[in-house]
Amino acid sequence: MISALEQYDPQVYELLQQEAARQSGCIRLIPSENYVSKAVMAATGSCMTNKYAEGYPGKRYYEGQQITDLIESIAIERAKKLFGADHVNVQSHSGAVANMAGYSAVAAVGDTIMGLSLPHGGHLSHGWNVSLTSKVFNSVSYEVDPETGLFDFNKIEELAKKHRPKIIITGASAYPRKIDFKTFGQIAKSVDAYHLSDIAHISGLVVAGIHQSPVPYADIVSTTTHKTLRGPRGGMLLCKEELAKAVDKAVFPGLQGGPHMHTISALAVALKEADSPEFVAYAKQVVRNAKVLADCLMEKGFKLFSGGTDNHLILIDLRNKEIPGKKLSKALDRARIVTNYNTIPGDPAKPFNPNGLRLGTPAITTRGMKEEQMKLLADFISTVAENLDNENTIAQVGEKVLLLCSEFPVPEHFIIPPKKFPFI
Ligand code: DSN
Repeated sequence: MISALEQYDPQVYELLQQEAARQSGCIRLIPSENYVSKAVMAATGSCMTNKYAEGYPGKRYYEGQQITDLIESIAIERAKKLFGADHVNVQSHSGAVANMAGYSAVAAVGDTIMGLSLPHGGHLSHGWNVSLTSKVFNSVSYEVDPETGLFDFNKIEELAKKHRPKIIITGASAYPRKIDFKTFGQIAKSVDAYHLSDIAHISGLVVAGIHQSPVPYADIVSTTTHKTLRGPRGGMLLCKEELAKAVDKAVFPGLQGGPHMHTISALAVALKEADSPEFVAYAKQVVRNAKVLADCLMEKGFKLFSGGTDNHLILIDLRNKEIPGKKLSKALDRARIVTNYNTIPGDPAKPFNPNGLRLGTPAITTRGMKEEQMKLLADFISTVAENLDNENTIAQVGEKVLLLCSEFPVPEHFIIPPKKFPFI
């Protein structure tokens, strides 16, 4: 049967088919990416995309909310149960918007915010200098210790005492170790700061109970919904009851108009999936896979930032191999292994040409890969790193990757991957 899309717009249809085939025929190691289930995909592409629903359940600015109210309430209740939060807002269109809303719920223009610096693993929206967050607020950054890769809490406390921020932001986009949210919460309390914790990367690990939850130690928790949590693309805010009104007002009407009800419907489905023993098993395997991949890479002579990983993410410091991160990530892409180049804390190299490579295991774990496949992957990565200018060897690795992909199909929508992509 020819689908409506295929019939009406064969050009876009064909490109979507190619992207599905690319996702199927590559090992995707970008730590913020995943594969959603068919159920989540169905809700994302549903009739809810047609509906405006400004406001919140029971208090909207448009009629026709009989079903949207029910769906949004289900998503909120599932999130509250899963994270043990007093209050949840599921309307943020993205993680960066959720962060900005969280800040504006408790801070005014010009107030000081203090987050992890971008080159040390933080996120743009944690007050980095090219982000609006650093223009609206006065931004101060803390760092990790570049030798150990860990947080030096004495230094962070000193910085907090010096700058007396209104908000201390915790959480990271490229930090391979566990984060002690409790100690960060104590530092925030000691300087009368709010503690906003961004768990975008690790929220799936938090709900599975394999990473400390910030919910008891933070005033506001933000997260994206599509990384380890494995839902649709979007953002979410959790907070204490006393901040509920301020957080809701900051999202709508503060920063956004209508919520994306198709995304909220899909989030409700993903939260149901996350509340299951299968999800806990997946999250545990994500971390096991990352640890094995890290160990195997170190056996191959790769130096890992902080000497390993506690979570889903690995940061390779390529300086000992004298390989630029971008050159390696591009060669790996030609071998069907998708990663991203990344800065290494303490390395002065520019972000567009850094000496690091960031890897993560959520997507390959969703495909069912386990410890044994991590050994193969380390071998593939090492072979490509040693043969950066040898296109024959890179193509041979690509063939092996393709075979591996066919043994671990993308859940529920496997597509036979093409031999060659148009962009290779
Ligand atoms: N862009 C995301 C990541 O890759 O970590 C963070 O928002």
